[in-house]
Amino acid sequence: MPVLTEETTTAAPTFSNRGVHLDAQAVDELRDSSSLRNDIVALRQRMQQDGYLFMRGLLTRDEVLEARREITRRMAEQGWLDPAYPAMDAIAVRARDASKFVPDILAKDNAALAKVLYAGPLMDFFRDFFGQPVRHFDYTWLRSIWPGPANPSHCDIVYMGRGERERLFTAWTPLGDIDCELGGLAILEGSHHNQRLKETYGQMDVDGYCANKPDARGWGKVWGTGGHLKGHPDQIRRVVGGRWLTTSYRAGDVVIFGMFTVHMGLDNHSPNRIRLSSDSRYQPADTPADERWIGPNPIAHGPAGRRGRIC
Ligand SMILES: O=C(O)CCC(=O)C(=O)O
Ligand SMILES: [Fe+2]
Repeated sequence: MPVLTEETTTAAPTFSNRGVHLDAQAVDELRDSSSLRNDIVALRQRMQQDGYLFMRGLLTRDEVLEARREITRRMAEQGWLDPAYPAMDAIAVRARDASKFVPDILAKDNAALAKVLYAGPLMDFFRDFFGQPVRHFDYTWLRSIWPGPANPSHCDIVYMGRGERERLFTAWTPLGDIDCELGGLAILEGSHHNQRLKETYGQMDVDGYCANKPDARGWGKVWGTGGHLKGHPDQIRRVVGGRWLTTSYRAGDVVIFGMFTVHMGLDNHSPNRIRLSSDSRYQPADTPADERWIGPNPIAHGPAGRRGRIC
């Protein structure tokens, strides 16, 4: 695992999710597909095979850093960063409760971020990949992960599965360099091939409820709650199969993955650095889109998107 260990000469990095450490034997490096950028047939095949494409350096690094500059400027302005350091370093100010921070304000009307995600190389990639015009969701998910726990494992389909489901992809974009201490995204190898997962948990809609059984949450009882998969990451890995794949990310890299690929965030083990990333979504322009994520003020998932069904 050359990249996973390059920053630490004395010890291999440890990875955890919500405080539970991963079995180091079952963590490996994401496969870099950037050399296939001009072979769209090979990229489509690889997406089918792997469930993700890790494209190192697909984006223009300076443009990503400009987006980070604007984000960290806003965070500093609101007093979330330690003024003893340059804002670009995103060092958390002490004695402020990070759970009170609302990251949405970092993405809104952020032209530098929109340029990275919705113009240029990433949009060109999706146009080539779909072979037709692209629609992106209007909602941009900005993640600011303070030192501590990261997002639990899940598939995105349960949050955004009311329109196109197969040709809909997430782009996870590090907004700055994200070394192994800062954590980052982990993908569960081959998880998109697990038919049982697809046919059970994969049919869940986090905002769906049983109209004829008001107390029952339906699928949630089997696989988890709130859309997340039940159990700790090594249990999930053993049930679904595969290893957890990650890397040391650099600004300019992007991970693109399908709706049925299991993924999670890795905990931020740094003493005071905030991890910044975004996730954005893309589909062919002529297929239906999940309306919760479209428009000038998308409702996103949550109570406003509740939809009843007969269970
Ligand atoms: O950044 C994370 O921690 C999770 C990201 C994620 O779930 C996504 O990109 O869909
Ligand atoms: Fe996700």
